[in-house]
Amino acid sequence: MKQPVRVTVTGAAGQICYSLLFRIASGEMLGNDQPVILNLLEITPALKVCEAVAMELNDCAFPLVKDIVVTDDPAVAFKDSQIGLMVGAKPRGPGMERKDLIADNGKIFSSLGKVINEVADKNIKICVVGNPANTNAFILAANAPSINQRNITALTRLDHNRALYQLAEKSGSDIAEIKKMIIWGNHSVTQVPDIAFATVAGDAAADKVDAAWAKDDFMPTVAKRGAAVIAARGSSSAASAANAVLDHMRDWCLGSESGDWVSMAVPSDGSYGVEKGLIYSYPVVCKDGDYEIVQGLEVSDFIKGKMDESEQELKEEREAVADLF
Ligand code: NAX
Repeated sequence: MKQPVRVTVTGAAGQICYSLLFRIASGEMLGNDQPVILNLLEITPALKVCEAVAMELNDCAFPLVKDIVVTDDPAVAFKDSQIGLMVGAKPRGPGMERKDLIADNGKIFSSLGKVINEVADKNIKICVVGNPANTNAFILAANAPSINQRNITALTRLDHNRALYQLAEKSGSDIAEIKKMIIWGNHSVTQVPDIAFATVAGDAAADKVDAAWAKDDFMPTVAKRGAAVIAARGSSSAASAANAVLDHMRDWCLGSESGDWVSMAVPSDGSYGVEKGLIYSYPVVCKDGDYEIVQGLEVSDFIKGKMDESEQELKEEREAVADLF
């Protein structure tokens, strides 16, 4: 039997986690031979609900779950943690602007970064989900200098999966036949969904759909899909976000599919001219518990222009929280 992996999940009483935790516990993230210890972090007022989630997890009698810790103390939640799923954050309230959200949530991620820096495993793999995800990951990284910085990432896999669905539907193909989708940039409306290198059953996706659709329909539909779900459901994407977190972490830990790539927001190494250190979504290949940014793609001027806009937005977000690092 393998040693259990300690997984910390923040915002554990929230919507996304109500879908996420049960699937981690069943082995869908790390494999059905990998035991886990679940450390569930919540703010004090939500502890009772979090205890109820733990009760339900216990009532599932998942054989892989070796322990569940419910706490409002980040130092307990992240002690020796090897995986951090950073879901907990404030949602945008009525009348709140994006910059208010950045300031409020930024504080959460600076203080959690400091705690992680002190108590977590130095190679903890982190996926930030709470919005603004890329900038929150940047703040966390800046406050956790002792942690392997490569391992501080943010979620754009939901955008990637949304893009796969849109292309499959438009081209009348099976999602499993689509490879090499890309989301570049920020997890926001400036994100750049890009089908230029995508294939459908081995053929260029660009030959299956017209260029105007890709530009005027596909790109905005994917970028605004989160808002469309909110409009339809009255609250933000939850099960699909949880599914994307599982995809992100499973591929990172166990390897992505051969011949394909996935989108992850990772610290830029300067690839494609993006400023080093910004948490930017790239196409990556995952292998042996690590990822590599796909290199050498010849990006069109149109896409590069959009990528630059998304990079600029990330710089502005960083500027807005400069006091937090
Ligand atoms: P909920 O409001 O249902 O749950 C959030 C939970 O976080 C609450 O239970 C709250 O008590 C807890 N929390 C707040 N501050 C905390 C702190 N300092 N420490 C620990 N827990 C804390 O939101 P939910 O629908 O689960 O969404 C969570 C976050 O994911 C939001 O920021 C949301 O915007 C973001 N999303 C990100 C997506 C992505 O693709 N990156 C997509 C889905 C989602 O919109």
